[in-house]
Amino acid sequence: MSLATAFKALALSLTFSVSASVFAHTGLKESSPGQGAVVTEPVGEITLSFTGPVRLVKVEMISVDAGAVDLDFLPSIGPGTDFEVGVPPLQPGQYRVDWMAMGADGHKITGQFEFSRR
Ligand SMILES: [Cu+2]
Repeated sequence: MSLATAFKALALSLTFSVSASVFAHTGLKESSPGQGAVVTEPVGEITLSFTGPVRLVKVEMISVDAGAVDLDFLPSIGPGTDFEVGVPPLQPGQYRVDWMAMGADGHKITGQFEFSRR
């Protein structure tokens, strides 16, 4: 194999492994409240649904006006796709949720969403 051929083969395999890991990546399918939601009913819990099994390792919520909100959250022990996190009664205002999960492929994934409570 010539050096040029070997280099092409290497470039091809790198391209393939990068795109394969992107497509295999687990992500957030939906949340409740959803991104940008305006909620007029009490929010008893946050739910997170993922496209594949993950361990949910961190969920934090902040009130834009009042800072951190104490959540009833414990990191998941086994993998799952749907999670519920209890929240205390919320004052009207803008809220942001930051989450971190570990996918079955060992990749750490993070995300956030915002909603407002009227
Ligand atoms: Cu991944």
